[in-house]
Amino acid sequence: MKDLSGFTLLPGRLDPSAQAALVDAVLTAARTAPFHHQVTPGGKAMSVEMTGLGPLSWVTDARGYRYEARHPLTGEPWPPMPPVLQALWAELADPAVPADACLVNLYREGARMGPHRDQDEADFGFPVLSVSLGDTAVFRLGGLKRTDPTRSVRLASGDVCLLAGESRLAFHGVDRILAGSSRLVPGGGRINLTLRRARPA
Ligand code: MD3
Ligand code: FE
Repeated sequence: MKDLSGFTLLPGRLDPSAQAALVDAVLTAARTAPFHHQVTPGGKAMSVEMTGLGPLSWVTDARGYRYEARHPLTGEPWPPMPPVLQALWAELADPAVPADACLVNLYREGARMGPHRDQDEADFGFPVLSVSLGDTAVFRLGGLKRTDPTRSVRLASGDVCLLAGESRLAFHGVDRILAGSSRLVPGGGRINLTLRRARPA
């Protein structure tokens, strides 16, 4: 199959101490911005639990999908994005325009994410940067059409991937989590951080 341009996987980009520090920062933030199961506009609860960091994060409810400045349950602003994440964005994605959203996904055993495109951002010229922590994910990357061929990619703890160019609008999802493949996340599971530029530059 023709490879999508713009997909870069950096295996082990974060060392174990950097991974542990990020899990700690996320779990600290989640004390005031709790993970929760969001509901799609179609009325189904997602199996993934979500929270956010930074000026904006992605929310879904009966009214639709959008970026918001406040946590939907607490009404409080999202906790700040850790500087190490902004540094990673500046290095790999865009040195001039900072990420303004970090969506945090928590996959406990059995959670998955169906095929979708990330298209709620203003400018698809900005990439998405993903950081995987904890249990390995069996990630599925397709093409620009839902019916295009797909490939399976394992995302392990410390892996960083950049979705730029053509891959930015590719269909993708998480088929499953390999429970017990890492001991990083207390209670088990996987945390994925996606850095985005949601608003125009
Ligand atoms: C490919 N998260 O939050 S991250 C999401 O592992 C999301 O939690 C998955 O899909 C996760 O929207 C995948 C890797 C990723 C992120 C964005 C992409 C892959 C992408 C955008 C376009 C194509
Ligand atoms: Fe996505």
